[in-house]
Amino acid sequence: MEVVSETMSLLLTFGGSGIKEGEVACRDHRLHISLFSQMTKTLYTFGGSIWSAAPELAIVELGYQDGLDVTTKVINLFDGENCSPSFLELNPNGTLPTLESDGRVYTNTTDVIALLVKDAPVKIRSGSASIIETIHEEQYDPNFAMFLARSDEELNAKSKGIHGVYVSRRQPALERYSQETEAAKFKAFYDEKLALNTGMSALFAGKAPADAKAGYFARSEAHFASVKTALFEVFPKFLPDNGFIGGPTPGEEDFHLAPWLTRIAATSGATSSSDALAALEVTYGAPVPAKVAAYWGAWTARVSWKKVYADSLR
Ligand SMILES: N[C@@H](CCC(=O)N[C@@H](CS)C(=O)NCC(=O)O)C(=O)O
Repeated sequence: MEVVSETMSLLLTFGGSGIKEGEVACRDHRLHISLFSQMTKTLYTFGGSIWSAAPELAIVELGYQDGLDVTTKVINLFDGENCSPSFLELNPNGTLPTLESDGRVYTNTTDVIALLVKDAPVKIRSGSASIIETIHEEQYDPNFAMFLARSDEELNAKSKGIHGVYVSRRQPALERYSQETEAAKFKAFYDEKLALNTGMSALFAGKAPADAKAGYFARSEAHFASVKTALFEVFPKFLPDNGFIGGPTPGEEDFHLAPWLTRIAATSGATSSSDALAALEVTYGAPVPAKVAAYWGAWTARVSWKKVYADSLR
């Protein structure tokens, strides 16, 4: 009976979802599953995206059935698919993760995670908004942490690596999308993205003006220092000695911090759970605080972390 009433309430919520009225009376569990599957959430994500890892971890930890409760659509950032006019219609920020649920679109990591927590099969308490905001502060941006270069040597290495591929593959995609008729209303978005990508292309090709390169090195130096402060001073203040910010199991804040820490380990040259602490120590010149090390151990032991980072750290 409970199955039927839950299905009916879902039907009311999702009027127009294409489910036939006659199906509601059926108490067959398999049918319930198939009805529910027509009401899934859709997560727009990408394997190389740091912030997409947050909902991917949450989906496992919160008991969602991947592919059933949540359908995943890959938006390839290397091909600039997040900048297509059709994706911008969905999320004008052009960012991942993006989540569609119940006819609404959630356009940033904080809102996506909050919604996943709210609707979760496994209930957890809401996290601290101020901790989540701190993790997402611009000065600790893990995406710029990946692209920063403080010297010619670092710049050359990045231009020859995956970073160079990323910038060069996006350029033609951005140019093409920005010319589409539907792109007109997103002109400001394309102007900004093209300017950024063109500037990065010039830097990587060694064709940027000297002052632009010096400015990039200075900005990179400041960002590196700021990430170090987060890792050694700011974030340990809200970390427990053991377990998670949310308690013995991950809470809402933890879905934000795990991707950040994993990305910073990856930018330090880590390739797995086991070499991360050593890589961070070499990069930042000191062992990370005990709380950070314990937190890393707690996360990397989770099935969710092993699943999300099975292919590589990102
Ligand atoms: N503050 C945003 C940042 C999201 C973000 O930067 N996402 C990256 C992937 S991790 C992205 O979509 N970048 C697309 C681009 O740079 O064009 C959030 O938390 O949602």
